[in-house]
Amino acid sequence: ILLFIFWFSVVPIKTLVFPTESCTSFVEMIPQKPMNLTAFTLCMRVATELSSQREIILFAYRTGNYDELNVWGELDGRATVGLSFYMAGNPVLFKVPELRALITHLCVTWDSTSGLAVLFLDGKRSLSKIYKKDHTVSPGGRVILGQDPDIYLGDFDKHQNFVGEICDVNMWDVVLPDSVIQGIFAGQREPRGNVFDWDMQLFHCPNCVMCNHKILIY
Ligand SMILES: [Ca+2]
Repeated sequence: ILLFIFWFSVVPIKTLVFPTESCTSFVEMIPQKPMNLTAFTLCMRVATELSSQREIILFAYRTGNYDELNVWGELDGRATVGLSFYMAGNPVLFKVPELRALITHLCVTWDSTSGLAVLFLDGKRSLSKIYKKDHTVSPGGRVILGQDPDIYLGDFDKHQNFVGEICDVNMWDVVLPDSVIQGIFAGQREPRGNVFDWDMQLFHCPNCVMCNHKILIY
């Protein structure tokens, strides 16, 4: 049974809660436009206590052939090494403090023309890196929160899944100015995401239970 849920901005708090390590818990986010992207800003609010224990998937956009855009909390051996994103190959890694129980506002930006990749944590900007200059993100895939698909949609590994809370996942097909990202961190609702707009987001959520303004995903 597929459960489609419309959430609109009249609902003040909308958080996805992934309570347990699981290989079934996921939410699919339906984009507003095809995801052939030569630039993007992807933001979310996220909290997890697992990042010190293992790698953890934060966002997955996969086509039949590639992980087109995956965001990870990375672990090397027993040490947290930071946050990374992958586009059809090797990652770009940012050495930042690990995610914890308190909600963190995370954004990543990338632009094909320059290859500039930047990460923001709670409005603080990272150094710039050059990553996948002239690359284009391909359309036709599926965007998943909660799991890392190793095939188009499936082959989930509970030792990589997301456990914690995610909300405010918004995406734009441009690189937003630093000042705008800092405003979004501070709670400003403009500009609306034109790839994902959390307040208008359509989800496919097969194992979800609604509870107040939270959605529990098992
Ligand atoms: Ca995997």
